[in-house]
Amino acid sequence: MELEDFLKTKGTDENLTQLIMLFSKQATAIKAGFLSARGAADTKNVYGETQMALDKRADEILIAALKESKLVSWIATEEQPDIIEVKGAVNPFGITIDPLDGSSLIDVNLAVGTIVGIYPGHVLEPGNTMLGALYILYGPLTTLTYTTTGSGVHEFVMGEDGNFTLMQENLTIPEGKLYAPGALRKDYLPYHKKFIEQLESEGYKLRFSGSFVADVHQILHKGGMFTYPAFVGKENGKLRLLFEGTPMGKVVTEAGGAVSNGTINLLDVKPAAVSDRTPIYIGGRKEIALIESIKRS
Ligand code: AFP
Repeated sequence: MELEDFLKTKGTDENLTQLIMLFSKQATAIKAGFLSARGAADTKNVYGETQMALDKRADEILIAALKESKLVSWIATEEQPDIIEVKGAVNPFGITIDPLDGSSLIDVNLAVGTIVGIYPGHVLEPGNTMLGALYILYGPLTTLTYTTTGSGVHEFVMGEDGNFTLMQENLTIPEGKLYAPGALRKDYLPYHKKFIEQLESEGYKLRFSGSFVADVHQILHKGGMFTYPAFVGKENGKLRLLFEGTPMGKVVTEAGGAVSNGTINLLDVKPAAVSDRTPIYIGGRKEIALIESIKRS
């Protein structure tokens, strides 16, 4: 079944349906850049990181499509310093976008992705207010995985015609023994070290690619957990709350998993600014309960 038909069958709100379809339709143009827009751009983003040409291109494609559609009132992207207000929008929705997560892997042809969070209004609100979230993964296949609150998590694959067809309905995170740990071991804080050592003693296998969206996608299918913790020199962690943690946390939570900053559910955290960073633990409920209990003790 094609994505649009599936959304209708599920009784998805018409405005949300249009929005999810809009993102699905930008995948072809973004993918075209993998050949034509390789390499670094001469600019840095709000975090001082060198932008890849394709980061910028994906950002431009998505912002232009959203502005033209007038489907959302607020657009926050990892590549823009300020939240964009869309005048005359038909919905009060706010959107967060990481146009190309894992972009340092473009040059080596590993999987990267677009991550989107959907809010009922302004985006500086806790993740538990979200209407839904989705990500598009550009790997050997291009897939789109979405959730709307309470409707389950569903995965679609892009065909040669650019349309997305249902691959797996009602995804739930299985029990599994993969762990994807970011940051350098020498910089681990004591509670985090204890957590990782416990997973290792239980036989968890290492999987870390440098693309959060791809690593979490694997955990969603195979079980286990991903972490980019607080560490010496970066006590707030490295990953972005709004662009990475919250939307992927929403997907994994709707699939029966959990997300935490090590102390509380990440979806309960109210962002202070679009640039907020956070420590993140995301994956199976068992693993997330374990880090929270180790950190408390
Ligand atoms: P980019 O989108 O700028 O490549 O950032 C990727 C990322 O935020 C996340 O996807 C990775 O898990 C993490 O950085 C990897 O960072 P390190 O290579 O510093 O461990």
